[in-house]
Order: sequence, then C-alpha cells, then structure tokens
Amino acid sequence: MKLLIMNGPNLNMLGIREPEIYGRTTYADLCNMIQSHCDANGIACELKQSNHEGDLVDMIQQAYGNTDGIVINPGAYTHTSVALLDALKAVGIPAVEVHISDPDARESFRKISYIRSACVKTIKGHGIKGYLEAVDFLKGYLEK
Ligand code: CA2
Repeated sequence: MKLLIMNGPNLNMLGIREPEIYGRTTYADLCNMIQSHCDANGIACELKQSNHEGDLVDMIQQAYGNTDGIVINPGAYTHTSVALLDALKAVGIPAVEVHISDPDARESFRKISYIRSACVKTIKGHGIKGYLEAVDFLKGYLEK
C-alpha cells in the first residue's frame, strides 16, 4: 500500500509561528512522525509540501496509477480551490482531508471546504495526530 501525504501553503512553517493554533511540532518532526508510523504499519509513503496551488494539482495528478490513497491538508487552499477539488475527482484516489485546527470553529471564511466532497473522510481539530489517524483510516478503508 502506498500513500501520498500532501501539505499546502505555509505548513512548512509549523512549529515556528502561531504555536497556540498549530502547536510546536515542526514540519520536519511531522514528516518523521508520519514516516515512522507508516514504516511500523508496512505502508510506503511519500511526503510532499508546496506553497503553490498548481504544484499541488500536479502532485495529485502524478499520484494517478501509482498511489492507493491521499492524505491532504491543503492549508488555505481548502477554502478557495476548485482546482484541487477537480484534481481529486479526476484521479478518483481515496483521499482524507486533514486539518490541524478546527476550521469550523474559527473565522467564517474557513467554514467552506471545496475539497470535502471529493474526500472519504475529514479529520479536523485533532492536532498533528490527525495525520496518523488519517493514515490508519485509509489503511482500514483500502484493506476492505
Ligand atoms: O488547521 C489546518 O490544518 C489548516 O488547514 C491550516 C491552514 C489554514 O488556512 C486552514 O484554515 C486550516 C493554514 C496553515 C498555516 O500554517 C502555519 C503554520 C505555522 C505558522 C503559521 C502558519
């Protein structure tokens, strides 16, 4: 089983700014945690981050035919990007939407998620452990 774990804009800043919202774990720590969790569960994973919408679309398209599941935190593009929604629908790879914070409990402009309808599950407000929960969910979902 192979998963793509993808993060959108500014998530490379984790642990550096706004620790009251996003915690103190750095992006490098997050990648190590996910990699270890996948290794322990016999899952191959690819970890990618970009600040650019088109790069994120390319990542989703490149997953077509060689990736079983996608864990995606599109960052602020969650609330703006029809292109990411269309890309997820186009490839048809089971995807889980993850948010470290709970966008529904924040500003009203964060309440809309364009990608949600193309995802099999949304995990929000569980901090960085939400990424591990998403991996576990996809493992169960794909093994069924
Ligand atoms: O809670 C999440 O995971 C979000 O996807 C994070 C996005 C935000 O726009 C979404 O509404 C919810 C922002 C990511 C920015 O990450 C930072 C990390 C550290 C310091 C500053 C920003």
